This record gives sequence, C-alpha cells and structure tokens, in this order.
Amino acid sequence: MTFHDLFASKQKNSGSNQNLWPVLKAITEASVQVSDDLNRAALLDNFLGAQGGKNVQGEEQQKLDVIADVAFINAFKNCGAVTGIGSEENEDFLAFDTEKSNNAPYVVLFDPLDGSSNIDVNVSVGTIFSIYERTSALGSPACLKDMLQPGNKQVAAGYVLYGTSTMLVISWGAGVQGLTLDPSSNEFTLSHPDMKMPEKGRLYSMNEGNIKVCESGIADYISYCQSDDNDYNGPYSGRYIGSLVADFHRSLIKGGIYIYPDVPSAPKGRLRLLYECNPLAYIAEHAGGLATTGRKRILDIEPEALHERAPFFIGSKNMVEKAMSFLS
Ligand code: AFP
Repeated sequence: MTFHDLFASKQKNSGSNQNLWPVLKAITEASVQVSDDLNRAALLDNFLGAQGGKNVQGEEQQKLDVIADVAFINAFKNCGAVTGIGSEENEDFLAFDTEKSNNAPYVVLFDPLDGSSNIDVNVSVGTIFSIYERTSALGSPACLKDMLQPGNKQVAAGYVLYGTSTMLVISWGAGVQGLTLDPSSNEFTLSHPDMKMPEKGRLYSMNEGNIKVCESGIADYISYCQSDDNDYNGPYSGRYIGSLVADFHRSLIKGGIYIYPDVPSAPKGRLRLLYECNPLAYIAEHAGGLATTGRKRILDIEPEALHERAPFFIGSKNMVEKAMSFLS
C-alpha cells in the first residue's frame, strides 16, 4: 500500500488533519532527494565533508547538512500548507511570508540530517520532523510562538532513516506506521504497519565515554544492565551508533533504551527538544514506549527557545521506568 493510500484509508474514519497530506508529501519528496544524494555522495563533487562553518549550536556543519536543509525548506515552502519552519541548521525560525503561506495551517520543526558526522564513514543517518498547527491567526506570518509549543500538541511526527534501506516512520495519531522506500518507483510503501515497541528489551544505548562525568545514578543503572542481578540474570548488550534516529529505531523494533543525560559539556543535555526529543517521544508513546528527561515526561515540557536541549531517556517502557528509578 502506498503512503498516500494508507493516509487516505486512515483518514476516512477519523476526519481530523485533512490538510496534512501536502506536508507529508513534502517530507517524502525531500527525503527521496536526500536519500539519493546520500547514496551517491561519494561519487559526486562537493557532497562529502565539512561545509566549513558551524551551526547555531557551534557544531561543525557537513555539506550534506546544508543540502538536506535546503531540500526540506524548499519542499515545505512549495507545499502550500506550511506557514513557517524551525530547523537545527538555522539560528532563527523562518516565516515563509507569502500570501499563500500566511494562510497555511502548519509549522514544521526538523533536524534535516541527524547524525551527520556519520556520513563520511557510511553509517546510517536520519531526518527528524515534528508538525504542529499554528497558534497565530491565519493571514499573518508565522511567529516564534507557533514554534514553541509543547510536544503534546504535535499533530504528526516521525523520522526518515537512511539505513540499509530508507524508511519513513510516522504517526499522525493513528498508530505508528513504517514505510520503506522502493527505489524502483521512489514511493514509500507500507512495510511495518502499526508498530509497537516491546515493553522491555536487553539492549542499552549510551555514549559510555560519558559514564564517569554524568550523575551517579546513571552509572548505577548501566552497572545494573551489565550485571547478573537484573531481570535477565545476565548482561544486556550495549549498542551505540551515534545517530539518534538509528539508535532509536533499533529500540523501537527490538526493545531497548537510549540515554543521553546532561553532562558537564552539555549541562542541559545534548539533544534538542523541539526537533529531536519531541518527535521521537511522540513516536515512542504512540508505539507504547516512554520518553522522559529522567524525571519528567518530554512531551509536557513548555519550550522557551528554538534550540533548547533536554536530557533524554527513551525506549521500552519498563526499561525507561527502571532507569528513572536509579535517579535520586
Ligand atoms: P547531529 O545532528 O549534529 O549530527 O548530532 C547527532 C546527535 O545529536 C545524535 O544523533 C547522536 O545520538 C548524538 O548527537 C551523538 O552524540 P555523541 O557523539 O556525544 O555521543
């Protein structure tokens, strides 16, 4: 079943979010282009390597970060249903501010290429997106308030994983659907209907280089995972790709936990609330999983800034609850 047919069939019964399709179509169009760029990057001039600048977070931008950012911005601008966007790669949000876009109902927050330091070594990367209804009046340009909404107001969210195949995982409140890109037709086709995250698992995912500098409860939880004295009576397996989308996707399918706590070099956590934590938290919760800061539900945080960060514990419900029980 194609993405369009799937969306149409689910919408028939619900009636909500009727205008969402152009936004979803824009996501598929841009991600097909990015997928193609990633596949051929090493063969093309000027696609691999650093751009030579830093983004607003002070992180080195890769050329493909910028290429993907432009592809998604253009797709959203042209789709007619998005009034403005916020992107990891741009310091300020962008109001498209045309007559048509000022009357468009949605804003999108996104990380165009998450895990981009993995591109040069041919390891999976992803795009993460979050869609909200605007709060400002129709007829006016998008404003910052439209962007700063808590995750519990998302109307749809998801990610594209550029892995051994390219996959779109998405929810618009009607379960979590996984679609695989068929390169022969450039169509996303339903391959993983109604995805559910296992309630528990035996995989933990964390940059363990940070273990000695984060709060002691986290080291205690990781010791629990590694001990004979846990719910499996034997060590879990550690898995860390360093691409959030790929690490999360593994937990979604196999069960597991991903942890990125606050650390001295990132005192509020490393991951960005609006376009990394919130969309994945939305997917996790719709699949039966859990996402918190270690103490509080991610989706209930009232954001204060476009690029704000949060500590992130996400994955199988029982595992996230267990990890949280180690924090004082
Ligand atoms: P980018 O989107 O800037 O490439 O960041 C990647 C990322 O936010 C996330 O995908 C990884 O899980 C995390 O950073 C890796 O961080 P460490 O290198 O500190 O483990």
